[in-house]
Amino acid sequence: MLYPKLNEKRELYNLNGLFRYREVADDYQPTSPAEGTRPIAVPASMNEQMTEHEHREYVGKVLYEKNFAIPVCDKCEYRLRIGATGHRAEIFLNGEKIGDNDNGFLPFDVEIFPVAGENRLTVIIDNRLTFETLPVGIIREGNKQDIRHDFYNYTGIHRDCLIYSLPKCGAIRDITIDTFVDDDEKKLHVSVESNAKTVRCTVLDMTGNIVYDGASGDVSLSASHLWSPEDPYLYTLRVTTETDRYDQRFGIRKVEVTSDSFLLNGKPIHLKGFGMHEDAPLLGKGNCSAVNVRDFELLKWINANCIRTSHYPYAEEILDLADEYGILVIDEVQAVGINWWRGGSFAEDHGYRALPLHKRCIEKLIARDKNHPSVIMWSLSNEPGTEEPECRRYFEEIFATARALTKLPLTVAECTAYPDSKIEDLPDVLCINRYFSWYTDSGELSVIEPQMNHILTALHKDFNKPIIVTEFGADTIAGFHSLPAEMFSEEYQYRYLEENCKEIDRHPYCVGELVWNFADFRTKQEVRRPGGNKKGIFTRDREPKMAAFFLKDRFAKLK
Ligand code: GCB
Repeated sequence: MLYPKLNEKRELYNLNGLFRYREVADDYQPTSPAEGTRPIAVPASMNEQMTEHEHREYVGKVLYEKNFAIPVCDKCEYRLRIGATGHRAEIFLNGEKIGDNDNGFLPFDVEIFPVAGENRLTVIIDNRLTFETLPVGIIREGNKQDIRHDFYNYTGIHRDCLIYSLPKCGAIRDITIDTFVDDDEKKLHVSVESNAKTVRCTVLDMTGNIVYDGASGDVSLSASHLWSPEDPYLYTLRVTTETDRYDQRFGIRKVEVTSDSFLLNGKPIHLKGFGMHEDAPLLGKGNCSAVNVRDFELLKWINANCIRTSHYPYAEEILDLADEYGILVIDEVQAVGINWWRGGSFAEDHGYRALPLHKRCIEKLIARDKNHPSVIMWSLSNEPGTEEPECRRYFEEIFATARALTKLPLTVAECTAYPDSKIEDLPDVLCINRYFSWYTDSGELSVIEPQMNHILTALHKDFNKPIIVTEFGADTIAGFHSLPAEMFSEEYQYRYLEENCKEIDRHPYCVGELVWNFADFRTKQEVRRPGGNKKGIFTRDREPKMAAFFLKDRFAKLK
């Protein structure tokens, strides 16, 4: 799945900016231009732009509409690509349905047949979460959305809305670059999906020197330079056909997992960083380069080397920056909240209803992100209710789906309802989310060391796999201070991290620590969430809290 690019063979038109917007009934058909609309910005969530409660919290279908005209050439195929909508969407051109998007965080890409002159694009988005969607949710009486995940259910066109052209003959439709690193040899295997008569592959190094020129298939480079966080060296593969050209960046790196270490290019690495969210004031989940660049600058400032795309695939632009800045990525699919059977029954509750979509999203995620050197592991879910015996088969199918598509390690963030989880044998790396002295033993920092010691020791003894603490954190109101350290103060967050890290350091098979969360983020309104989740090390507008300085020092020393 290639990201649309502009070059001498391809046109690219950006429809971002203002759309016409309104809420619509379930049976609405866009046979004529919508009436009674108001302006709305794209890419952005509609919710942050609204001032009235009933519109901000609207549950149901909304319409985005925009007219456009482009030069139409008869040798070209035109495609519409929307990076993400929140969530399911139906897409219409000039009143005719051209496709559906079945999920909220992966691209929609379809051939379109624009007419010469004005065209009307209509996107109808449904933000309702059910047992067939991901994240999973339920609609209660009175059209109330009930969710079991801790981030705001934003709606809108969240990523770029683009139209691009491909030549009708000889188009490059997909490129897959597999890299192989042995002691003294570095090779690539390049597959190109195209009906062109000739496909030429040229590999350029970072200074533009040609290090390979020839056919696709097995490729040996005349010189090779590995990609790593310290040295994020990127090559460009230029694929050319009679009628098309596409430049795909890639890096060469090797990922391995042993029973007690995570290896990058043959050397053990300690993953240090954060679980994140796509979330910012005014934008909600709208992709914005300024926010993305600031985030990566902060990640470098604090000496982090890894993020998890909690709890859904992030915009492709973010992964491009991760490749460039040298930030490793645990790439997570949007399977969050699949624990509805907790306190109920798996079979009576959602059971296997999300399984087909869950598999499709894994396939699309891997197809989208397979060429990013920064992606070092796929996370197939966050905190599913794996203590229920019947979910074993569900996850066997999920892991089999992913294994067939990738050589990278697989995990589930927190599948360890230890000792009751039924799936700890499936992942390559165990990831645990733990909040000792926060949700349990609140305010008692002294419990962290013994409790963290207990879970890390027991898991490694029982499963003999490396462990990453993928979540630990404390809500902190920026500017609230207390001595001795009390919950919600900056001092408590600082001390909480110190205590957790002390214990992590004592377990060499604990190969990573991802603090929850990089920045404060919006959630649904609830008693324990004053203005959202405040576990950020940075505020929502990306300024440091006191604990950021503890982590900056610690991450600099950790190798
Ligand atoms: C978790 C979830 C995360 C929440 C976090 C919290 O375990 O994975 O989505 O935001 O806890 O702060 O409660």
